[in-house]
Amino acid sequence: MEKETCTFSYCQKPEIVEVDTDFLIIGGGMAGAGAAYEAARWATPKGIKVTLVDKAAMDRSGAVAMGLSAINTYIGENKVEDYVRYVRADLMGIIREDLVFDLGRHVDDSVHLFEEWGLPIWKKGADGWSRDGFQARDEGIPSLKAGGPPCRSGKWQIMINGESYKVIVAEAGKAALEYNRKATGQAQNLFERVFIIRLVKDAKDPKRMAGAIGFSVRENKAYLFKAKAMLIASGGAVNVFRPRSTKEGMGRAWYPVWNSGSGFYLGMTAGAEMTMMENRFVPARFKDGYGPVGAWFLFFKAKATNALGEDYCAKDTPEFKDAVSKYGKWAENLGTAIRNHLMMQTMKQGKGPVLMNTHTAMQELAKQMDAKRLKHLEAEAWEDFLDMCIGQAGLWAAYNVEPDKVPSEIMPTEPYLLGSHAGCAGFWVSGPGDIPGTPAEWAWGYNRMGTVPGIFFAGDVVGASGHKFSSGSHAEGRIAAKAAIAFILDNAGYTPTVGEDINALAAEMYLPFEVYEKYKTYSTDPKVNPYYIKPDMYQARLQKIADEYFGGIGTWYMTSKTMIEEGLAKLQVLKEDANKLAASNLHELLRCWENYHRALSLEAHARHILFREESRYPGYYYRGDFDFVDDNNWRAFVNSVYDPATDTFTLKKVPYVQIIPD
Ligand code: SFD
Ligand code: AMP
Repeated sequence: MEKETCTFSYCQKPEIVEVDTDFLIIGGGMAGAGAAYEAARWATPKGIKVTLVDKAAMDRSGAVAMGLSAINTYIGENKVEDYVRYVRADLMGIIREDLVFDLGRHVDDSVHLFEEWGLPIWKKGADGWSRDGFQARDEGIPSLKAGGPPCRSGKWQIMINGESYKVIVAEAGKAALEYNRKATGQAQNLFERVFIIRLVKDAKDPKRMAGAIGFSVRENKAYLFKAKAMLIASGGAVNVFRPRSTKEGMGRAWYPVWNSGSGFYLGMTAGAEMTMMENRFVPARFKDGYGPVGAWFLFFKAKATNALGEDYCAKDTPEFKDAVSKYGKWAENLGTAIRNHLMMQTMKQGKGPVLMNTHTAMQELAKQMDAKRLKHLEAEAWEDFLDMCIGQAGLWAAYNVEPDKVPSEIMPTEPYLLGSHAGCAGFWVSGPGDIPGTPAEWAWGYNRMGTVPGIFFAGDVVGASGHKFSSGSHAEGRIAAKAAIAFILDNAGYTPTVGEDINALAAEMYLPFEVYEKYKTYSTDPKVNPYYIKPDMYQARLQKIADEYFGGIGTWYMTSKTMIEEGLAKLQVLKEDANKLAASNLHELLRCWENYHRALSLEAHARHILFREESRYPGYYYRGDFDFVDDNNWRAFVNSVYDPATDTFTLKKVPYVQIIPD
C-alpha cells in the first residue's frame, strides 16, 4: 500500500501555536508536579521560564487521579541503607543503588510537604491505636515533620486519607508555575489537554533536542514548544498487554489507562539509553476490580491462601523449595514477583482460586476492639478501595461481598511497564555522584539526566530504581528539576533551533485525520475499511501480539526466544500498518498516537527479554528456554539504544555494582 501523507487536502489544518520556554516539563503527574514545585524555586530568581504540558488536567491526571490510601515510601525511623536493601531484594538483585539511595534520602521531604499542603496523614495515638488524618488533627497530634508518629501499614508504607491526594499535590505545582509565569512575563506556562507526540532535534547541535511537538485534545491546535532542557515525566505504559477485563469491564486496568508509554517513546526516539526494559510489573490484585492488596496484607494482616486454605507462600512447601532451586537466593526473599510465582504454582496444581481472607483478618481484629472502633475499621476497609480503586468497591457491592464475612479472590493481572512501583523499566540516567562506591561512569554531570544532554527523566520512566511510588516520584521530579535548572544555567549560551518546518510537523500529527477523511466513504461501517485501521482495532492487535508471544496472561507469562522472534515479526507488520491509522475526531487522534507510543514501548520490552537469557523475574515473566536465574552471567543491567533512522535497537550488558553491603 502507498505510504500516506497529510497535505491537509481532506482534513482541516490546525492553528499552530509556538511556545518559547526554557525548561519544559512533559507530564504533570506526581513527578511532574514535584518538578514544577522545585523548578520554580530555582528558576524564577534567575528569570528562567518553566512550562508544564499534560494531556489531561493536572488536578486529576496520572496514576494518582483517583487518589490513594497509602504512601508507600516513607523512610521515617528507618535507615536509607535498609531501603536500598529492600528494593534490591524485591527487584531480584539488580538496581542502581546510587539512584535508590539518593531517592531514599530525599523522599520524606516531599511527604512532609504533602502534609503541610493539607493531605491528612494517619498517626499513632498515645494509646497505640491508629487515628485517621482527621482524628489525628482534631486531637492535636503533631505533623510528621514535628515528630508525630505515622500509622504504618508496613515498614515503608504509611496510611493517608488520600482521595484528594493528587488535587493537593497538583495545587502546589500549579501555584509554583503561576509564580514563575508572573515573574518571567509568560502569557501561559501550563498547557493542559495537550498531548506530546515526540521531541524535535536541534538544527545546529546534532546531540541535542530543541523542543517537543503536540496537539490539543480539545481544540484544533498544534503546538511546538522550544526549550533548553526538558523533563520527561509522562508515566508508564498501560494497555500494552491484553487486559483480563472483557466487554462490560473493558477499559478497567490496574494502572492508569491514560499512561500509554509516551515517556518511553519520547526518550527512545530522542536516542536516550534505556535500562531493564525487560522488567515489567504484574501486580497481584483483587480479581476483576483490580483493588490493591498491600493494605490488606500489611495493615489488616490478612492472609492469602489457596482454595484448600493452605498458605501457598509457606517456606516448607515443595513449591517454595522448587522456586529456590530454580531462582536461587532471590526467591528466598519472597519478593513481589516470587509471591506471584507461588500463587500461580498453586493454581496450576488445581488448588485455585487464591483467596484473600479478609473475613478472618477482620474477625481477628474485632477481638481486639470495641464496637465503635470496629465500625471505624470496617469503614477503613471500604475506604481503602474508595480512595484508590472505586471500581473494586463497586464490584464488592455488586456481588454482595461483605469483607468481614467472606474472602475475595486475588489474581495476578496483565503486565505493565513502569519504573516507580514494584518494577524498574525505564531510562539509564545519571546519578548524583556523591554516594561512595558509585562507579564514575554512573554520574555524568546532572542528576537524573539521560544520555542525551538536556533531557531529564523522573518517576515511572526512570529505570533500575523501583519502589519509589507516589512520594518517591514526586521527590525524583524535584531532584531532576533542580539539576535541569543547573544545566540551563551552565549552558547559558544555548538557544534551541528547530530546523523542521512547523507545517510539516502539524501534518505529521494530523495524518490520521487525513487518512480517515480521505477514505471514509469506502465502507458503510466507519470501523471497517480496506484503507485504514481505527485505533481500537490497532490496539487489539497490539495486545494480542503482546499477550500471546511476549508472555501475557494468555500463556501464564511464559515466552521464549522463538516465540519472541515470531511476535516481533508480527509487530513489525503492525508497525507498518500504523501509517494507516485513522481518526474521526480529536479523541481518536489521541488514541492513534497513544498506540504509536505503546507499540515502540512493547518492542523495547520484547527485545530486552530476548537479550536476557534467564528468567530474572519469575512471576512477572518466564523464558521457557531459560527458566532459571543465572547470577553468574546475568546479574547485570541490560541497556539499549533505539535508532529511529533505521528503526533498530542496539543492546548491551552493563555490569551491576553493589554499593550498599548486604
Ligand atoms: O496501592 C502526558 N501507586 C501508589 N503509590 C503510593 O505511594 N501508594 C499507593 O498506594 C500506590 N498504589 C497505587 C499506585 C498507582 C495506582 C494507579 C493505583 C494504586 C491504582 C503508584 C504511584 O501512583 C506512581 O508511582 C506515581 O504516580 C508515578 O508518578 P509519575 O509522575 O511517574 O506518573 P503519573 O503520576 O502517572 O503522571 C504521568 C503524567 O503524564 C501525563 N502524560 N502528558 C503529555 N503528553 C503525553 N504524551 C503524556 N502521556 C502521559 C499524564 O496525564 C500524567 O499526568 S498501590 O497499588 O500500591
Ligand atoms: P500493593 O497494594 O500490592 O501495591 O502494595 C502496597 C505496598 O505494600 C507496596 O509497597 C508493596 O510492595 C507492599 N506489599 C504488598 N503485598 C505485600 C506482602 N504480601 N508482603 C510485603 N509487602 C507487601
